[in-house]
Amino acid sequence: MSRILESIHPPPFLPKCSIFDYLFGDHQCYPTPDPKGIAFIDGLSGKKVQRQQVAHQARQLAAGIRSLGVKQGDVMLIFGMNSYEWINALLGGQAAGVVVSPASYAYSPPELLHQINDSTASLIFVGPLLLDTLLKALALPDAPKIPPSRIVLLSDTSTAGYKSIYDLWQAPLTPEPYAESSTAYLCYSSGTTGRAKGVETSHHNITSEIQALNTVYEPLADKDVVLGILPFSHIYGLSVVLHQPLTRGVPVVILPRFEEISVLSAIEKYKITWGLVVPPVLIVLIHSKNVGNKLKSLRGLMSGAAPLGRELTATFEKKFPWIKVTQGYGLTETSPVTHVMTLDESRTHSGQVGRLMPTFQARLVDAESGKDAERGELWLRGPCVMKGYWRNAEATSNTFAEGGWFKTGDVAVVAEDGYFAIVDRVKELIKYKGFQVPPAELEALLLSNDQVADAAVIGIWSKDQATELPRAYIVPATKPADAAAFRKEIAKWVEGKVAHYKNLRGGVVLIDAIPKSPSGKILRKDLRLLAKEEKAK
Ligand code: 4UW
Repeated sequence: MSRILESIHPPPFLPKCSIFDYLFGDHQCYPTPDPKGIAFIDGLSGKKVQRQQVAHQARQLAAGIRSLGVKQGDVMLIFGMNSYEWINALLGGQAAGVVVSPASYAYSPPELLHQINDSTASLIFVGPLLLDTLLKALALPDAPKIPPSRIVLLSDTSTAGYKSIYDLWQAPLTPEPYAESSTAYLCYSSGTTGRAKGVETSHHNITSEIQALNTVYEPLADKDVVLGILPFSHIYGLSVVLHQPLTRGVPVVILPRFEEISVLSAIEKYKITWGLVVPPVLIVLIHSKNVGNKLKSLRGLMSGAAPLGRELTATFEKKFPWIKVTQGYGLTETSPVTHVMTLDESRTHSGQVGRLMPTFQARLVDAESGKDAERGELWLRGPCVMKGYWRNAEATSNTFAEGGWFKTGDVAVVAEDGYFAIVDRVKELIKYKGFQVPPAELEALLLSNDQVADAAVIGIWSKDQATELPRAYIVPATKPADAAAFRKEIAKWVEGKVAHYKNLRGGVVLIDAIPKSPSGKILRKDLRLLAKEEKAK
């Protein structure tokens, strides 16, 4: 008999409509915010955009997207740092009924090309600073032919034959209704194994998630102003920073990325009250020499995407006693938040990730026995769980168990009062500051180097930085004369070939043989033990 854990919260109303209709139509699922209220503020230029303008400008872009011959159900890709233009592209795509695939701005040309090819994107919006990376990706041998008219700049000026997003605006299109089960987004996640895969997130997944967030997430209202530094290309930024505040009528201050000085200045200037962060941001703030009085307005921070321990929370709250910190947990595949705590709940449950969100059911399953257990792999089910991996039936069937359960690859425990804690990970994934580092990608890259006979990559926990660091174990093809120089050379060789967050910051260790199971699977547990022993030495 399986032990199904239910959310203590009754399910909220789950609308059956598209994301665009949910956000800007007359659904009355949430107190509709003032159309003239400010939805987004550009943190660098100070430009403000009202909620009604956001909707109108998205419909203007939707008309332009259609005029390019892009049809409902086609795929477009966005490759840029956070900006208002990024939001316009996303919502314009939504109004046009296009599937939107956001890509990490840190991608190298081959990583970007993988997403362009895999998603079958035929229209690309690109940040002006990233055009060069895109053009390099499109010059690689297996790149598709995308005409310049289908490459649009996320900026107010056109360059070198490429139109600005504003050039595309036309008389606004009225979005047609379409099925809530259709695919809205394709964010990329490696899941439990292998390379990055397109996560098919439906309209219903997102609207259900936001309805659930609006029931139990820290309530945002009135004077709240939200910090928008998490990348919109990652589901945490996409759902929780970009979408949810639109339903609360509170402004989001958009910044291109996390950079200490500009973030501190924006918090001070716009009197930001609420921030969505990852644990390393807390470390930067604790050690910052530039904080002064700049964080005065901040009342709370929500941390997610990686473990946040009790100790770090306590250190932060001691230094900034007026700012409370809480935590949530989620995955790209679950749209994303599945567990969360309000600031008040976090007073008594620091170090845990919270209770199950409304709409979700959970099981904890022991990997060896396959039976429900007190401590086991977290399985989840509900309307926020993805449809599957895009055009990848094998990965989809491997990740769902009988009964429609999605296997997270994380090991959890649940206390009697219903609060969960994440205690281990059984999947390969490494997380550097909340960013996904799929070991299989780095291993494939390392094996393409003639000097490497075999390789395995694991994450090493750094307490100082509150993150895992990717470390490679390498079997050299021939014994190097100078081992230290060889290790450095390998780490350097990886740099620039991958997004910066995949660099081998945890070091390169030489080894005689990679521990493997009889079927050839890398025994990562053995490597983790080895790493512990090395540390103890
Ligand atoms: N503790 C330990 C955590 C935690 C964690 C995640 O890149 P993905 O697919 O997705 C995410 C989404 C995180 C998220 C989104 C919205 C939100 O509100 C929130 O809490 C505030 C978190 O990261 O990676 C998923 C994997 O990241 C790890 C875990 O291994 C999971 O499978 N992870 N949150 N609090 N580990």
